Amino acid sequence: MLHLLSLGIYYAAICIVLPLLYFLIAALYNLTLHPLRSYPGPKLWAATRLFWARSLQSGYYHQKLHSLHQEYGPVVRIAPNELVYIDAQAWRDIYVTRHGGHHMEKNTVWGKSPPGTPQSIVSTEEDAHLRNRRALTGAFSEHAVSEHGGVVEGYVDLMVRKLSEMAVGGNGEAVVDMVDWFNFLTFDISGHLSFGEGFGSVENGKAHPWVEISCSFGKGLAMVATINFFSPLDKLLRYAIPAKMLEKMEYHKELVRAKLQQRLSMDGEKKHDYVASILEYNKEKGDKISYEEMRVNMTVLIFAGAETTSSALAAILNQLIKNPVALQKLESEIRSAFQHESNITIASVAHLEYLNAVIEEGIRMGPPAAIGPLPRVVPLGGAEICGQWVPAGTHVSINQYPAFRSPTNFTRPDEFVPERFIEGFQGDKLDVFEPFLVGRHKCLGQKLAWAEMRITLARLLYSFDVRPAGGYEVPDYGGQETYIFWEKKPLMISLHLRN
Ligand code: HEM
Ligand SMILES: *[C@@H]1O[C@H](CO)[C@@H](O)[C@H](O)[C@H]1NC(C)=O
Ligand SMILES: *[C@@H]1O[C@H](CO)[C@@H](O)[C@H](O)[C@H]1NC(C)=O
Ligand SMILES: CC(=O)N[C@H]1CO[C@H](CO)[C@@H](O)[C@@H]1O
Repeated sequence: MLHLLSLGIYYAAICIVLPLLYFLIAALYNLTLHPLRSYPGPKLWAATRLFWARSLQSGYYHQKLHSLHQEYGPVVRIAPNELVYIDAQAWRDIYVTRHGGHHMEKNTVWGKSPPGTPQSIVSTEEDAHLRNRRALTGAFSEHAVSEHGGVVEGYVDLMVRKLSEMAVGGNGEAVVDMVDWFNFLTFDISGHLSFGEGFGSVENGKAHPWVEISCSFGKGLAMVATINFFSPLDKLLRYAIPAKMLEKMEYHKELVRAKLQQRLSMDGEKKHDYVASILEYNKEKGDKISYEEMRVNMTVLIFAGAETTSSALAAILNQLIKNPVALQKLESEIRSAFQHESNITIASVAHLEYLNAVIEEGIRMGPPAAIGPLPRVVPLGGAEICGQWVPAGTHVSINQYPAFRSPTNFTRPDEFVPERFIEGFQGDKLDVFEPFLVGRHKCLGQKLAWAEMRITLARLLYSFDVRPAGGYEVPDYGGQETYIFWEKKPLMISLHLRN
């Protein structure tokens, strides 16, 4: 009996002590012998990935990175095998340049789908990515975007009309949460361009369940990525994902499936949506992008375009209402440029200099991809990044929030000064400002996003005086949580109908 008991204790000790010992030795190795040992950064983060994981899950990873860069400089080791940068040179070295003939590929932990399942446009498999990108390019050409222009203008017009009706019903004033309305707008546009019809959100002034689900998708992704890092524990940790989150991700997939089926059954009508572009590619190239492949891509596309653009609009408006001087300058630019609201089109707003600067400055202070683009992995043979040697297998990235808010890159980084994009501050390093990424994964929807942002802001400020709603304190945009996407607080705006 005694013997059995001591045997039990003995085995228990082995089960606890051995992993602990392994953990300690690994941590010690990471600190003393690891090839990245001489890179600056907090020692605990360099010893084990646990600290990174905890920070990512806290929602304040973007702020933590910002303070780490301020403490340790332009490159920081934030995990045993990961470096982060804020230097403009890193854009080229990580996302554009080939090293020994190889591009840096995406870190699979962030996009690992089970083997055998189709890879999406944001796939970590580069061959699949190229094929995807080609099939979709038709939908994002200059020509296509000008055709999509009518769709965008139509939804923006509908939104302005709905808000005007609300204002008329409220003695000339409507108080609304513009985060909601930007979501209604960009999701309707994205739905329409993907599947040939919107979700009716702007029309009804109500979010389709899709909006909320898509916005929590980022949180799910961050959770899965964190868990994937802890192989082989990931098999168990997966059960730590809240059932509700999994349910939502499943529902999102189900909705895409239904929408896609509906869209495919409409074929024959001439449409200029993403599905049409894919079908066209299939026909021309004799390639066969399967239904499953389309479904996977649509799942990504629907929020790649909607969530990002609505976040950008929210960040810009947030800054504008806190900066009355800039707001007034923008109002007079827009109001003096057009005689009538019907003169405001995607083409006619494109050249408004101050509007463009306001958009850039708003995105600088609140980049939709705050803690992205996703890390890439240094290929076999290693690479030189910002003049320093980095061994193969290291995860490397620029994170936009810390890069765009860094005092080493921007003068008065926490102030909203659109003029910096016109005359410029001496010493500002505008070449670090790449919110849409560079290289072969750069945003496909950049032109579309610009068109949406310009016309939405122009139409809004032409028709309304916008002010913070009475008694409402405008949140510090960068102080909100982010998990891949921003967890945006309400943006309560009082809209006064002009004339
Ligand atoms: C202000 C709005 C937007 C911003 C800031 C933005 C930013 C980005 C960034 C940073 C990436 C690179 C992600 C990575 O590789 O890690 C990206 C990729 C992408 N974006 Fe956007 N985006 C915006 C709007 C849109 C819109 C409207 C669409 C249209 C559907 C779109 C479609 C895509 C697609 C398809 C990719 C993947 C490209 C590839 O991997 O080859 N985006 N975007
Ligand atoms: C979508 O995803 C699949 C996944 O492998 C890919 O092969 C296909 O080419 C993608 N592209 C489109 C436009 O559907
Ligand atoms: C502006 O719109 C008005 C009314 O729709 C129209 O009469 C006028 O010709 C337009 N002006 C320009 C410059 O397009
Ligand atoms: C605007 C600004 O502060 N620029 C700085 C950018 O960073 C370098 C060093 O990293 C400084 O020398 C510049 O003054």
